[in-house]
Amino acid sequence: MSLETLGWNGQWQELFEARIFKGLVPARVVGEHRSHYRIATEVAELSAGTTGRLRNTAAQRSDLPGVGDFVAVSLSEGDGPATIEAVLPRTSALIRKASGTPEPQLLAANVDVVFIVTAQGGDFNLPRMKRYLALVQQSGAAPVIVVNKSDLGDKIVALSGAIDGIGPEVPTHAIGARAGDGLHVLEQYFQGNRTVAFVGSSGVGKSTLTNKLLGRDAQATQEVRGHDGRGRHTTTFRQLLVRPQGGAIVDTPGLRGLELWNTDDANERDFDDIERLAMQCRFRNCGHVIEPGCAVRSAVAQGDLEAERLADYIAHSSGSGRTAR
Ligand SMILES: Nc1nc2c(ncn2[C@@H]2O[C@H](COP(=O)(O)OP(=O)(O)OP(=O)(O)O)[C@@H](O)[C@H]2O)c(=O)[nH]1
Ligand SMILES: [Mg+2]
Ligand SMILES: [Zn+2]
Repeated sequence: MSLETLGWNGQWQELFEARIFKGLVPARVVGEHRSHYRIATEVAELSAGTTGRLRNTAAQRSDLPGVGDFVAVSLSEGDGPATIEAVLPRTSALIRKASGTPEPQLLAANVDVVFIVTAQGGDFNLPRMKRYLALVQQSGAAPVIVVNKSDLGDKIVALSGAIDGIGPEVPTHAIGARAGDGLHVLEQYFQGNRTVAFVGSSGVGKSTLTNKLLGRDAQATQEVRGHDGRGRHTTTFRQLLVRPQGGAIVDTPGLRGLELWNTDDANERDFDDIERLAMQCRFRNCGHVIEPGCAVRSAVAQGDLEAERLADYIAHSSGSGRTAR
């Protein structure tokens, strides 16, 4: 794999050389895990950590390396992990307010285009789509709306090819990822080894589309739930995948409670899945902490809802005046 296929070009090379990263090699962050990064250099993909200095000088979490960043790394002598010594300035940064903390979270760096993926069959929601558009517009990347699962209907995209309530300036494409319908129109966005990130709710088919556009089954996919059509949060780590045909894809986990950095309107928070569950709690004033018959905690126990997300919800809804059923 060459650096060019990773999205590296003359401008990155100039930046790298201008900073005289002596003895360091350029690499791109392709995976972000709890304890380590995966990076790709010109010759190999390997694990990496960061220097303490890098961690200490980061003003906020989103300044730390993230998927898509170009970095300067020192390689270890043996098989040990590499060390990320510096992050090159980003051309774009897809950032959202993190779930459960007031700190901004970097979803992907140096992406040229973001596919905001939605699907026929109940996922589409205009206010949420507008929030995604705002997120992308703040990032410096170009938004493209991809409406998947065309086999399930044609309710979302009008005959004009646009979505009601969204301007014609945002390109919109209806596709069927599973059957491979309409995918050729998406090829244009990868021209010149560009990087495209996929965002959208769990279950809309981001990983199915990733596999189709890569030409191999790199990402796991999973059927949506039968009772409400929601996804199962199958993808758990953001990951950059390089296409043999050129360009790269950043597949991301479906966002929960999408919150945009710079948005402090509490009504913009999206906990409709939890609120729907809460209607089934035995007590109408259930706090979802210790109460018996709590449908929300039982969803957590069954793995349908993340404990972290419930904590986030409770933190945001405290003092919202509950009443007895
Ligand atoms: N009917 C239909 N189903 C599709 C299509 N594309 C994907 N799916 C199905 O939708 C389900 C979810 O797909 P995934 O690719 O796992 O969804 P995802 O967006 O990656 O979900 P998360 O990783 O949870 O965020 C799978 O069962 C897919 O087979 C399509 O074009 N039509
Ligand atoms: Mg996925
Ligand atoms: Zn409850």
